[in-house]
Amino acid sequence: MLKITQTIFLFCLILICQTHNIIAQNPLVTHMFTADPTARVFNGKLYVFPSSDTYPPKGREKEFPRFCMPGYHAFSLENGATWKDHGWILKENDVPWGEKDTYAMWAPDCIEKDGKYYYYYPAKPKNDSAFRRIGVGVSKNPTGPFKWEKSFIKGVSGIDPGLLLDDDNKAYLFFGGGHELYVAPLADNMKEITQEPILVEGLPAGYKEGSFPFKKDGLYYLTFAHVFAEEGYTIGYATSDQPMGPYQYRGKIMDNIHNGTNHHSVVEYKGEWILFYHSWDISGYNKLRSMRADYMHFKKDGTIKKVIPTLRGIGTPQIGDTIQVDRYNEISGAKTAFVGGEKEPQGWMICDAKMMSYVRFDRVKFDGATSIQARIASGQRIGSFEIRLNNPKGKLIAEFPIEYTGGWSSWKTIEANISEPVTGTHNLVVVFKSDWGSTKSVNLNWLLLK
Ligand code: FUB
Repeated sequence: MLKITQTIFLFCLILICQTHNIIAQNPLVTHMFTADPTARVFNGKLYVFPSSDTYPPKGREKEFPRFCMPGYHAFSLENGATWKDHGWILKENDVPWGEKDTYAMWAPDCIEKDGKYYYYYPAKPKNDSAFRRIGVGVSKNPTGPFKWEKSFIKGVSGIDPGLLLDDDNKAYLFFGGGHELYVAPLADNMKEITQEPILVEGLPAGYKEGSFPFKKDGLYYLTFAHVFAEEGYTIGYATSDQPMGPYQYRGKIMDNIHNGTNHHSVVEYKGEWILFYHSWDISGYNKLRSMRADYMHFKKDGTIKKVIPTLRGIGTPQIGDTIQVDRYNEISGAKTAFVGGEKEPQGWMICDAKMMSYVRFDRVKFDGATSIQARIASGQRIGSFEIRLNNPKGKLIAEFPIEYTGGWSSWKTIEANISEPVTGTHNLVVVFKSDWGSTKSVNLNWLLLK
């Protein structure tokens, strides 16, 4: 049964890859599994460097009771809310010092120093000297191609590299997964450490991994995945006035969001702080993860408010960005379901919308839009759906009569004019009109401003 499900899912993933469908609400992308997202802003552009999860190769399922991780893609945010997949950055069998076919490419990081980009990643060494070693590559571009160092970084064994570049241009490598985390300063060449790693002092007891350091207003923050026996994985943080500590634990940034891992990163982008993390929205299985992002807020005293995970996530869709209304801020009287069928296995849709059902999707930049497209499927032809501004009774700007598309999973793109120019950023509300008493009007996959 598991094999049949895996085959169907692989088939779906191949189809999705072929359509290059890249979306921007939570999860950030649906065409592949992505985990351990490290976000960075380089030259004003937002990049994410995640690991990737996949199914074990056929016949080798028993060898991979845990993660099966073949290598790394990189992503950048284009327009207001579209993620571009730059393809493979590194595949496991291209690691010069790595053991082949071990699918052991756990969480990476990438950092810029003096105009060069350094990509750090863990892999299983072929000399069997440790569970994981950490390697590095250098490139002129954030998305490569990288020139990979022939050997791993001497003196470092462990997982989850997390890099800090301080204001004095000195870099530090944090790493480790276990009850302790470690840190070592890096040499100017970013390829070797200048002293033995030391234990990061002051962190709370319990399993920790995924350390991600950053600096804000002169204070060093070390965030990490932290397991509480009663709760499971959380994201915690500690602060210090020194990059290598000792640190003081300050609390949780995110509560446990089921159970499993929660590797993350923190970045400031266009004046807003964002927490990147992962969940398993698509697969329902915590070894096949998908990266997510939500806004994060600091209090005046520098402490961090807990982040509540949302479907909506980050970004402000504008002309040309897919608006996934099923990743709503509010829904009333309708439901969501995974889009099945052979043609578009690519996320979720609004379904079971009745008379006066609505769905509200916040933060859409309407500037310059003259029309709006909708991707729909319907097995009937009665009713319409309206696009309104800000709330369900807000200004009506477009209306779509419902068409019979050939059935509830026969998808068609339709278009309606925007009645008068809208400026600025508003909440977009879809209001469904149908016969009173009917339980289904239309399946709505996405909207797109033109
Ligand atoms: O993705 C594999 C491992 O799971 C990472 O290295 C950890 O941080 C956890 O997310």
